[in-house]
Amino acid sequence: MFKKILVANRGEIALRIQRACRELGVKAVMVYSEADREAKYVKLAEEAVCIGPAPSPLSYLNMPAIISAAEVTDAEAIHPGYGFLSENADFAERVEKSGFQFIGPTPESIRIMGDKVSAKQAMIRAGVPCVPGSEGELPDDPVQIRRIAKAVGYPVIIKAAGGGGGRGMRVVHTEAALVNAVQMTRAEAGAAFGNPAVYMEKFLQNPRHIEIQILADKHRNAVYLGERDCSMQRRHQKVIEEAPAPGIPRKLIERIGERCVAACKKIGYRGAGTFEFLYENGEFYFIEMNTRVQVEHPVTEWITGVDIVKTQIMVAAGEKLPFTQRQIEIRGHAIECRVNAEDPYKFTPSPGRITTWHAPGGPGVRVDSHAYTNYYVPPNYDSMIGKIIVHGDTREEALARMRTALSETVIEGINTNIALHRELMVDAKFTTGGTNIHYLEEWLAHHKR
Ligand code: MV4
Repeated sequence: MFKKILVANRGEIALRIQRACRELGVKAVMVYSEADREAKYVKLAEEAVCIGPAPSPLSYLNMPAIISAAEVTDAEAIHPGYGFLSENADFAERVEKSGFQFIGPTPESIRIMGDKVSAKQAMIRAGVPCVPGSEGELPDDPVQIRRIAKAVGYPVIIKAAGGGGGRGMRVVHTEAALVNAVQMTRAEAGAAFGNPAVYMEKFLQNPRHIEIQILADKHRNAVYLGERDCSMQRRHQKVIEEAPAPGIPRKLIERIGERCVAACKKIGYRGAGTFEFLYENGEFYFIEMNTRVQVEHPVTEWITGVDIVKTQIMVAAGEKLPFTQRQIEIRGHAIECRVNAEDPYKFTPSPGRITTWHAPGGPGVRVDSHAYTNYYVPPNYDSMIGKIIVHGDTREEALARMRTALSETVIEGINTNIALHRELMVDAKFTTGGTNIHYLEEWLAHHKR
């Protein structure tokens, strides 16, 4: 096992990784920007290094500053968390060339999955079901583009190979609009991602967003840890996640999970990873793979009993996965509400000083947050300040525990989306389960304040 790890992130995930390190008997070095200097999780660490001013390009995205911090503190490995440099293949490569372990997959795996065309081709070859569409990148020839769209069937969606997470996409309903849409998406992709390649898929009108968590070691062992339903989102930002996904047959999840595991073994994947699927009319369609730990990992931790962050560190150190697929059992139901410093209905960011922070507790309640009374939420970063996660034997019990947890929560001094969560936890359609990716935006349109 490593003696010391550098945590190349901030906020709640930096604290989550610090906690995993402490349990493993590993020293954690925090990096921090000038905006995070006073944060308690920074002071709590045995070591901390300032890597630059508040703007993330100068600090949390500053590769030389982060690698220098690992060098001066004698860390052996770097955990990138999520966001920032976590899915940057060049960073992973520079970390390893500098003699550190990158806690994540190989730069090659990150690169393959970062290009959505090569990711999809790898999945097709590995037997993971994908959305029907162009086989690879679209050609330039308008005649061929029209022929492909006709074969796929309208509506189609044009996506940038360098995009992902909702960036660089365009829906096309008619042949008349097709070629222009391809050219526009190409131009935007070239400017935004430095890669003008685009591909085409059948556009699914009312899918759910279901993802499969996997963990793999360096010895070609891999397991899937069930699924998460992340359909409750607004503008590609997830708001509520849960596991298991309501109403999806366990046998079907097992079939897809086994395909994901086979794909991991085939491409030599290691570390934590997430296969993102659209689920519509009882079918799964792969869209993208995330090569990092995700915000919503706690719901999976709770239904499986697996510590995903500790396991990430163990497998990066070369240890074998400490469990087999047969030992993974799904128990109960978990729900996560993301707590954001923002106006609950207008969604404008609400940074500033938290004057009261009262976190919920009791059976089946977990709060992952770096915040506290008198914590100053800096304006420079994402508005998520923490997560409330609950578990129950049933979805109903989990919902009841979340309602209680939200009723106990007091956050003053800034605006948060707690009020929105309180309303959603009693919404008839949400509590029934199985709402699709459009549900929250439609709900918000009908609940204008
Ligand atoms: C799609 C789709 C419908 N059909 N692909 C958006 C984020 C990116 N990961 C993929 N996305 C979508 N791809 C096909 N073929 C609809 C979306 C989509 C979406 C997907 C997941 C969660 C929220 C979403 C919101 C709008 C659109």
